[in-house]
Amino acid sequence: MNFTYILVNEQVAEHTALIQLNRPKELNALNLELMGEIRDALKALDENEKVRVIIITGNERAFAAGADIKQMSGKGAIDMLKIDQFSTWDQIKKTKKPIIAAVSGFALGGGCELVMHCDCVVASETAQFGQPEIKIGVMPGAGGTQRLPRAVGKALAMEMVLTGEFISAERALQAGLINKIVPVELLMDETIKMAQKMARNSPLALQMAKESVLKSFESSLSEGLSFERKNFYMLFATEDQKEGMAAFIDKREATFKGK
Ligand code: DAK
Repeated sequence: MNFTYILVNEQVAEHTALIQLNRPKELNALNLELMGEIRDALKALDENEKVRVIIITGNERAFAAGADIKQMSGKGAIDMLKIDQFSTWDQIKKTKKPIIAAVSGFALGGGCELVMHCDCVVASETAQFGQPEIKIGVMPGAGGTQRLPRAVGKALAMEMVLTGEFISAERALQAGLINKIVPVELLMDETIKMAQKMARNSPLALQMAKESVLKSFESSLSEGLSFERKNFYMLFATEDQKEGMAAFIDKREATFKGK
């Protein structure tokens, strides 16, 4: 896959693909083109049967410093409405396979919102998270006011959104925004390790489990439980369930085929 603003490796490790944001001079500021490329890459990787888990990363200095302020600065409300730039990210929400963010440096504004679209987050000790839109006269517009309080609670979300101050990886871990902190030089290795632990499982079970956890944010407890139960029963229609349980009983490694 050839893109201008991202690099894609469909097999960075077994069953694992990598999308790397690649606008280093602009700290991976998310212009329209870059966002469109993320959407297209995710769609292609979601359809690629060899891929079970997707990693999104930036570089050591920045995961992404937010939407491209220079591209947005001259726009009016109707331009923004028409462009609706973050609607391209509905594809991230629709991606069935697990997505892990590997974050070093700045994850700000739309960059922090991109992190929160991912399912798990591995951060280096240099990572900083923030919603600084308030400092440039606007506010988060791609989920920051909704996903952040769900992730870190109201008090910290309010503080971040209203002051625009960044939080460290340590604080983000305490607050539940990220899964783990690793030394910067081990960021990719550790993220791949997490991806491999996921990727060795049945891809169908992975997808249904992800879908069920996400359902908990959008439904009542009883609706969520009923959705979960149906997905659980549905997995008994798969060869992977037969294989997984047989392998347990035979005391051997399961070989899952995604069938
Ligand atoms: N946009 C454009 N360029 C950026 C950028 C950004 N967000 N962030 C950094 N850059 C550029 C800088 O302008 C600079 O470019 P040159 O001057 O060299 O040409 C280069 O990257 C290096 O940045 P600095 O020189 O500033 O580097 P420092 O280490 O001094 O500072 C920083 C790093 C990350 C603290 C600083 O660059 C910074 O504060 N950046 C802006 C962070 C920010 O405010 N992010 C939020 C952006 S607003 C929407 C929904 C959501 C959104 C938009 C639309 N819809 C629903 C339609 C989201 C909005 C946002 O994310």
